[in-house]
Amino acid sequence: MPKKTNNSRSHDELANAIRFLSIDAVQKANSGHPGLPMGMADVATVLFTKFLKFDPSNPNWFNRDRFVLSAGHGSMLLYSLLYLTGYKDISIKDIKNFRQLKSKCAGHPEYGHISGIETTTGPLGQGFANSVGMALSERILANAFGKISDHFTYVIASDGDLMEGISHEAASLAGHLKLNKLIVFFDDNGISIDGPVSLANSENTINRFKSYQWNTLSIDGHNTSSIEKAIKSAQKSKRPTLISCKTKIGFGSPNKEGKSSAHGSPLGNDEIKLTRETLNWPNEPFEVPTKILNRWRACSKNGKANFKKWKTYFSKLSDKQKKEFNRRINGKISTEAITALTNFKKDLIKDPISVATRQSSEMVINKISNLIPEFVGGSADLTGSNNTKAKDANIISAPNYKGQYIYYGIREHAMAAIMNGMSLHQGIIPFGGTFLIFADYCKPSIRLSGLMEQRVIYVLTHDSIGLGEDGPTHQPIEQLASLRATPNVNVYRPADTYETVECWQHALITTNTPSVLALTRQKLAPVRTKFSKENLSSFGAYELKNTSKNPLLTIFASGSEVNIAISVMKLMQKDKMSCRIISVPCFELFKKQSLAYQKKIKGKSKINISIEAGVKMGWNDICPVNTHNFSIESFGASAPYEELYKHFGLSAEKIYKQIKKL
Ligand SMILES: Cc1ncc(C[n+]2csc(CCOP(=O)(O)OP(=O)(O)O)c2C)c(N)n1
Ligand SMILES: [Mg+2]
Repeated sequence: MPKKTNNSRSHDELANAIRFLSIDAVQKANSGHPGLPMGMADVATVLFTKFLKFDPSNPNWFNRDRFVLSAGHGSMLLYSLLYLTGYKDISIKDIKNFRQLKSKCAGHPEYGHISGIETTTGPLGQGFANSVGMALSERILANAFGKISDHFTYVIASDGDLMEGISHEAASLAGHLKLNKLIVFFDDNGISIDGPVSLANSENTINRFKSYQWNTLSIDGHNTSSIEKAIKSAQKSKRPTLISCKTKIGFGSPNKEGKSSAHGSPLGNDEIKLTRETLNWPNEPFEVPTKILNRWRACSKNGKANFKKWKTYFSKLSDKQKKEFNRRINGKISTEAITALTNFKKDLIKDPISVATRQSSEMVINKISNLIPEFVGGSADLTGSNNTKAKDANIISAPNYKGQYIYYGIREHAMAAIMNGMSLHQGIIPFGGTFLIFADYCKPSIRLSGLMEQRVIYVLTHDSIGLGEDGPTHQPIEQLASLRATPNVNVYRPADTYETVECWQHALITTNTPSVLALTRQKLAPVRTKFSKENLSSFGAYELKNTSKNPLLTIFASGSEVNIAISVMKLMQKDKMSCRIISVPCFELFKKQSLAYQKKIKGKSKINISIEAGVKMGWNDICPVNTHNFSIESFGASAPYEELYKHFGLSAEKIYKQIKKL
């Protein structure tokens, strides 16, 4: 048999187990990506058998090393590793069911399907940026708990991962923050779907990462001793490390190795037969000889020993520290913080204030920041506009990472994905700000927050034409609708400070859903005048005002437009017409209420209108049929905001005129 590498036979057997599980699973599913698992099997084998600190029988141990397969299309690499190393929640049956309905082995790795999948990957670049968040969380928690948080974050990233814009943002910040426990293997196979990477790329990746202040190494990704040496050296680095691994996609396939044809389709039975011969793997499909499987199963020995050592560190913490650590890791907010917010609501009734809801949000942050040390905020260079920084929050920076605030720089997409990584890591509740219009710059990561059910809080200010003079480039029109259309994302649009407190309170206790807080730039008068212990905003929509038993008109409105609804109501009252106002701070929560509640809120008015300074799409799911929508269906314009509201027909007077016609 031709000898493919100079590695030991014992290594080749372990690596080939990965290769053939991947080849066979893709062939059986008749879909999938064999090229990457075949190419990166050597790197993964060295990492998992000699370095990675993990224990499949205790997979959620907090201080495990994190492993992120950013190139999620190579999912069979990860599934093979998890099966071979003995994770209990994956069996050979699952691998045989690769890509089938309800299989844990989905097309791309999905967080929550199998422990050991640290994040959902597939959209290239996301996993890479998540890993920056994980490595940052690890350092922040090390500052608080010492050696209790002391692990590496390893990543496999492909050409595609590193071409994506998000990788540029995230790598740049990781270098700036000197995240030295982040180690990235770049699968430098020079091939992507369309062919050689050189079709579209001329840059020098090593130099690029050098300029980000990374430690960089270049190795032959099929040579075990080079791989080993590189990892050892990376572990000692004071900066994040990129190990560029020259590999051959589809390694071992006589006709497809090194070609894009190995990327994303089954090799085919004839080619598989030839590959079995070339790599000296005479076993049946899905068969891993017991002695090879046993060697794989033994490789987590180190992890088990490390866990014991960690437990002795943990036992040395004071009872108070242990309790605090467990609270943070379990994601439980201190009750003091929630009580502080309820008390704030009482104060607001006694002393009502007229401020922009972005300022209301800042007040909330100031009230709770000290009470929730794991509450870590930031902004993509709009700190003073998003009002995201608590007065006392220290800035997180190298080398001690003490603090509660991150200057993300103008890197919205990375910020969102880094927050996902921080949340997945556990022990941190991340929130971050930008303008609502730039939700579009973070959207792929917001979507993944929802898909992965992470408590990530997006503080998105300047939420409508109400931002005024900056004009249509900065005025969200379709953003609320597009975020509301995303499954498992709660979009809150509070109408005053009181509602802002309620929305924040609800966002904080909602552990499995990310939250978007859409907040105004402009001042709003208070709309809530009575204290209620119950969080009315958490119903999604509730009756705010009602002037009669059988109101002629019901107005449904959100955020800044609730104040306009109140002005309309006053005009109606002058003309002795009855009116009712429903404040709608969150569509998603309203849709979760009982049908009886929804019916009650929809009411029986003859005339129904909705007011929101954005597209009307979605409002008809909330309002009764035949509701007339006051909305904006075009781009905005640059002018003082009061003029814009008139221009777009959203002033109380103009709306009232229309109502009379109705
Ligand atoms: C954001 C995003 N764009 C496009 C794709 C589709 N896609 C999957 S893999 C890939 C590129 C393949 O090249 P590379 O990343 O080098 O992986 P390799 O072929 O070497 O395994 C593309 C464009 C994707 N998954 N994510
Ligand atoms: Mg490639």
